[in-house]
Amino acid sequence: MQLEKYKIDEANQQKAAAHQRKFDYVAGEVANLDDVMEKLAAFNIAIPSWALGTGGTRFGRFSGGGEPRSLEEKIEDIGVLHALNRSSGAISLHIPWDIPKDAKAIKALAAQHGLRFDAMNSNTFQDQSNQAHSYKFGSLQHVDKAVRKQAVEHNIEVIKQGIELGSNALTVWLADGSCFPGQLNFRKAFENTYESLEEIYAAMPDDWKMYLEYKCYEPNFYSTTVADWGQSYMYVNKLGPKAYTLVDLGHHLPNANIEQIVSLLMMEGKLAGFHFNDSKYGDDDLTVGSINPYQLFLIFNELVEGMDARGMNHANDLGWMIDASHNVKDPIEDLLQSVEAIKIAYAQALLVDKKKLVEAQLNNDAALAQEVLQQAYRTDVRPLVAESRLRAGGALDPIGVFRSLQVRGNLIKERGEKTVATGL
Ligand SMILES: [Mn+2]
Repeated sequence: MQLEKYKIDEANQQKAAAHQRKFDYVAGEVANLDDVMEKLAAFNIAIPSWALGTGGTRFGRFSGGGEPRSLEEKIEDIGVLHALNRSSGAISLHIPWDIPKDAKAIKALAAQHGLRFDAMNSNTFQDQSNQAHSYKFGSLQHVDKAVRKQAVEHNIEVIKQGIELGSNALTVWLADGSCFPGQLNFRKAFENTYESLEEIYAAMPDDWKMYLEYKCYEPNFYSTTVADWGQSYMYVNKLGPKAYTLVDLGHHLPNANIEQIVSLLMMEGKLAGFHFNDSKYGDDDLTVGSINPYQLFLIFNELVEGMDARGMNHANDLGWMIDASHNVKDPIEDLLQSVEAIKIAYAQALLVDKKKLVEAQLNNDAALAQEVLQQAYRTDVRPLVAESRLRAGGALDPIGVFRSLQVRGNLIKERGEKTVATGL
């Protein structure tokens, strides 16, 4: 379904006066208002094709009804999101869950909704029914050359599909590793993986990037062959200028200082971008900002500082994507909340008084440095983010409009109560 613009405008009318009061109040405090509004408008976050259905755990999956049954319907759902928040203008495809049958038609449908194709994601963490060799004991690391070859060829196939869709990045996340001590020779696993990545790297066009994602554990529980940012950095540094390290917020050991990781990867020009989510204990894939919004702000503070230091374009020079799962919420509402949380943290980071912060750092004034950061963090920037949406034609209250227009109810009528989207 496509949301009609006039219905969003009608809903905005009812909230216009209250919004204007709140916006004027905070806007009066922001010295660089035009710059902040311009950057907020440009900042989009890609939605992965596997995030439109209800997520499951290894214990079960409880479908919410009206889930997209095809890639076309997934694109329509992201179209709904983008119409409401004007900040979800890209889709990240997962192969083979979402293989376009007709790339041209899919590209045209996405364009109709104002969407472009972000990074392509390969999958060698599951076996597909038509494949010759199993990934039970790894893919790019496997002791058997034939398995490695199959995994390399799959990644090259994903690149080819991405070229047709106008994507320019490949995200590689490996489940490779081991569950028990002694199972794997760490050095040989690294060497095999590196050799496989080299072959994939060689197949990428010159204007493409490889994003190598790391994860400390799960599904393997003793070792992971790309376990942390240091290991990912070793691979991408050896591979060459088209390879970068991708940070997924949930893929660290508890309490890792992710903002410091981000800062140093950017210093080396090797940060690919982000998979956003939030977590309490492990790779929980919860709604962005639902558990630890202060950490998200501190990460964005480093991102903005680092991008500005390198003269980078905030919106385009790094890859921004949500990688979350929705076990108990409506997927579209959950994604609206995640995008909102990201834009709030970004807006707060744009408000940091950098001059004052640098002074405090040079004077070893830890108290003032904290004051500067928390002044920005504790500013209610929601009216700025809402104003940015309003100016772009989106909704002041995206979830409110999603509910009042009964979007989910209509999707259930259209698609049925018992539909299950492909994905995890
Ligand atoms: Mn991820």
